Amino acid sequence: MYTQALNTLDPQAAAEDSVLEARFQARIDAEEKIEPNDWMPAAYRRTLVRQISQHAHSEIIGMQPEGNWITRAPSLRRKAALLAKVQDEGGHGMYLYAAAETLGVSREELVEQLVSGKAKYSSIFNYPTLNWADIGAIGWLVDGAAIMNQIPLCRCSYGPYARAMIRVCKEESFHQRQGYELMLTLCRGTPEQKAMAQDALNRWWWPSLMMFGPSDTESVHSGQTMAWKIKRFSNDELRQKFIDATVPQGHFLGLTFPDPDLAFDEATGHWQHGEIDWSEFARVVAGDGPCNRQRLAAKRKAEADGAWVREAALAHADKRRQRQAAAWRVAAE
Ligand code: BYC
Repeated sequence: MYTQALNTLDPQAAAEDSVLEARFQARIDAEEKIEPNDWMPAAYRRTLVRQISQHAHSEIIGMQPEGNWITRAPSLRRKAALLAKVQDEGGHGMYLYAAAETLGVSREELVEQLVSGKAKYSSIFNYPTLNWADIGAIGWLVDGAAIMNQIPLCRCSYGPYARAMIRVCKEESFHQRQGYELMLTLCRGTPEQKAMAQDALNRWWWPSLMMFGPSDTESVHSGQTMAWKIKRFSNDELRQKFIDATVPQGHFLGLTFPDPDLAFDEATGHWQHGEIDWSEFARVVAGDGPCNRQRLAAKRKAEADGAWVREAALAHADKRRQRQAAAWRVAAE
């Protein structure tokens, strides 16, 4: 990275860089995967670290709103499914941090950026889970939106990210189904249960649409990340695909969407939607959503409480290394 920055002062090195960049883009255009030891432009590396680490942080912070309901799940079956789901999210965070580490950044650095409040994570996890139906709505809508965004990432040009996404998407698909099945059970239950499901949809619908990021006209990174085939579709394209897939599912549940402008357009075959409140999105991303402070405080506490485990694990690994080295020395004598 540093070398490429210096090259702007050296015409010959800059010319070499532009040859490398052209070769790199040709590989991307030919759908080749870029691997950790391959040459890549500094900006490609930076973009991947930004996106993959934000994604990892989202998975980790995303454990909190649902973790809130593990002790209050209404049956053993629901509790087992929710526990498994929250553990999966933790696992996704780990694969993603590992994928980011292949780009030369350490996990400690990334976690420090999260706990210090410098790093972004998905806006959606700054909303509260107020009743049990929220667990269904998160599975159905939030995991549904995540799948829509992440299936194309399985074809991302960067090999380690693309490969991590394959497993993540399989697990997200289970999450989406358990969420929808939970909503279906509530909607076929008592009028009170159906009202809970409707209330959850009312609160989670708009924040779920915001997960896809700003509109294409406001998206800073989409142009370049699509040229590099990190992203395959724009934010608005994915949002529209999600709406088209989800609205009929909501109608099957007998629920209504909290958008008076939602209407099917026969000419385009798409569901048209009302205006998204981008001022709310900006507030939540800037740290002023309903739960931003609570989420970061919980993460900081978990980091501090778990410090002794990390120290003990490192000391244990060190001791094993020393014992192994001593055993090799004895064997060599
Ligand atoms: N929240 O130029 P843009 C999950 C930021 S799913 C917060 O369009 P880009 C899970 C963006 O980072 C959720 N910030 O950016 C599901 C950028 O800021 P910086 C995680 C957002 O990167 C279920 C600025 O706005 N999924 O984990 O081209 C259960 C301009 O945006 C948001 C992923 O991370 C947002 N919603 O597109 C548990 C998927 N949207 O960096 C867990 C991978 C935008 O310039 N990520 N921003 O300061 C992506 O696909 C893309 O990064 C995005 C944004 C579509 C999110």
